[in-house]
Amino acid sequence: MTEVTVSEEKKRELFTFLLKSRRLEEKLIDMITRGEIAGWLHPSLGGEAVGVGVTGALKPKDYINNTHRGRPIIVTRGVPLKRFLLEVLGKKGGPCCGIAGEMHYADIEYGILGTQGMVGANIPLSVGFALACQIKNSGQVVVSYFGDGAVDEGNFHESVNMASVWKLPIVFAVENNRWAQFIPQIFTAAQPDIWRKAEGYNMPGQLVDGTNVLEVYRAAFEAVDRARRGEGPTLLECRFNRWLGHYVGDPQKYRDRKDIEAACQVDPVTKFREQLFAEHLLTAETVEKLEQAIKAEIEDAVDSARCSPPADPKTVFDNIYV
Ligand SMILES: Cc1ncc(C[n+]2csc(CCOP(=O)(O)OP(=O)(O)O)c2C)c(N)n1
Ligand SMILES: [Mg+2]
Repeated sequence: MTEVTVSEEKKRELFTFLLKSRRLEEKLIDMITRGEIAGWLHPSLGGEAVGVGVTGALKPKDYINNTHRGRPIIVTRGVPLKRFLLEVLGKKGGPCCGIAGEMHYADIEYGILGTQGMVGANIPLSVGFALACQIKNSGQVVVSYFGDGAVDEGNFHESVNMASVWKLPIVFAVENNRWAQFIPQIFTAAQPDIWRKAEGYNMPGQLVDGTNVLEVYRAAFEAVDRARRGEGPTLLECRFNRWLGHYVGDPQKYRDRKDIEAACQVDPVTKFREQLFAEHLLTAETVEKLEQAIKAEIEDAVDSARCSPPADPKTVFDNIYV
């Protein structure tokens, strides 16, 4: 198979999304720690290359679901940060009228199908979207994005089987951070090599380094292309080691300190920045300018969301089916 070529422009774009995801996440962590955001925040630090690489392989008309760690997906879909922050801070002007917040962010204008609180619940829903795309012959591809924990749910197995039988235009992208809440994957998965499960469903399966944005992007690009050609789904396992706890503030008493230290040594943003320096596609000066622009965009988004009118509690039951 020939390797997917990545233009210089695309490499710079992927780096911009990585850096923006990182800085946005740092800001959200700061805000939730100070009590400015309601609920929990499930940090994406260290795993940005998975969301950015997979989402970066999509066309604007394609669909992807968000996850509880999905800020890299939102950033790479090109959602304006002002729009996202309105939802995060529960403001009326957010795409879900401030009712969804960060955790359940859905934004159909940007092809973001939303997040389900039930682990694995998005998988059959994404298959349904892919079936709709196939019936309409719309040329769209759906990415069903989920964590390693979801793979041990029945939903996963029924969904991938159906998608493969019907050759649906879908890619199953697993963000394997080796943990589901407070349990390591090796305690719950009889076969921790998720990519190998593809064989049981007669589809290609591939393991990629989840800290290498180009590797993720190339694998996702091929899988999306295959799905668009009508050849059916692919299972991508993007593996890395979670940096922080399950949620911001999780003291991780259940985890070996050495494991945490080793995980934090592998930084997808720094790795890609160094690679682009070596390829003469970035300079320290351009990175500094980018940092300033991202900082200004984030601060502006937060300030304007803070000053916006709150969601109306009376609307909380609107748009509910049952
Ligand atoms: C069906 C179901 N079971 C349990 C939970 C509680 N829960 C919330 S997040 C989570 C871990 C999910 O792990 P994974 O899919 O690997 O995603 P990660 O948080 O590691 O990104 C669990 C078990 C839930 N929300 N839904
Ligand atoms: Mg996990």
